Amino acid sequence: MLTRIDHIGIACFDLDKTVEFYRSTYGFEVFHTEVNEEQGVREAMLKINETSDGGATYLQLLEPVNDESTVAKWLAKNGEGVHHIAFGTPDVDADAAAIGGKGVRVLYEEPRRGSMDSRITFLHPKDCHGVLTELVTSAPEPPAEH
Ligand code: MC0
Repeated sequence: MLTRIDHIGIACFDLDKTVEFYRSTYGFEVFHTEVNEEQGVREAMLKINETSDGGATYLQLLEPVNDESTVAKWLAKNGEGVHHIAFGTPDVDADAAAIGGKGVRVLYEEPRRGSMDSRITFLHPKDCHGVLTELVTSAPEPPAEH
């Protein structure tokens, strides 16, 4: 069952400048940063609020780390902006199977590693009314700020 908006992914050309915009304009601070080589991104997670399912909602700022990155390709075509939305679930495997059974293309056979050791998969945007949609199960230990 999808229980929250886990994050909204925002593609940007310069992560440091974009982080500074969100800090100075809205007061949002960085909760976590990492490079995810498999996904081809450097990212900053800005925690917006805790949620009633024990999780949280973040803004995820994404900068590509190489030209092959899906985010680099997207930026070249669209410029900066909202890249995807991610729903949180306690069981990404079950939800991916259930949604796949409804005819929506699930992009990974098995969930992969996402931000803060979460397990993630994606749904094809062409099957989701133009929205690249991610499903996320957070790591069992609540992430510490770093
Ligand atoms: C592509 N399309 C999108 C889109 N990306 N539509 C809406 N939102 C997006 N983000 C559209 C294109 O405009 C195109 O439509 C069609 O989908 C095919 O796209 P393409 O540019 O030809 O590229 P493909 O087919 O090679 O790849 C698209 C696909 C890919 C969605 C399969 O981007 C993918 O696998 N994405 C999932 C992984 C990902 O994005 N990782 C980065 C975030 P037209 O009409 O022109 O044919 S990593 C992340 O978020 C992790 C770290 C985390 O949350 O923890």
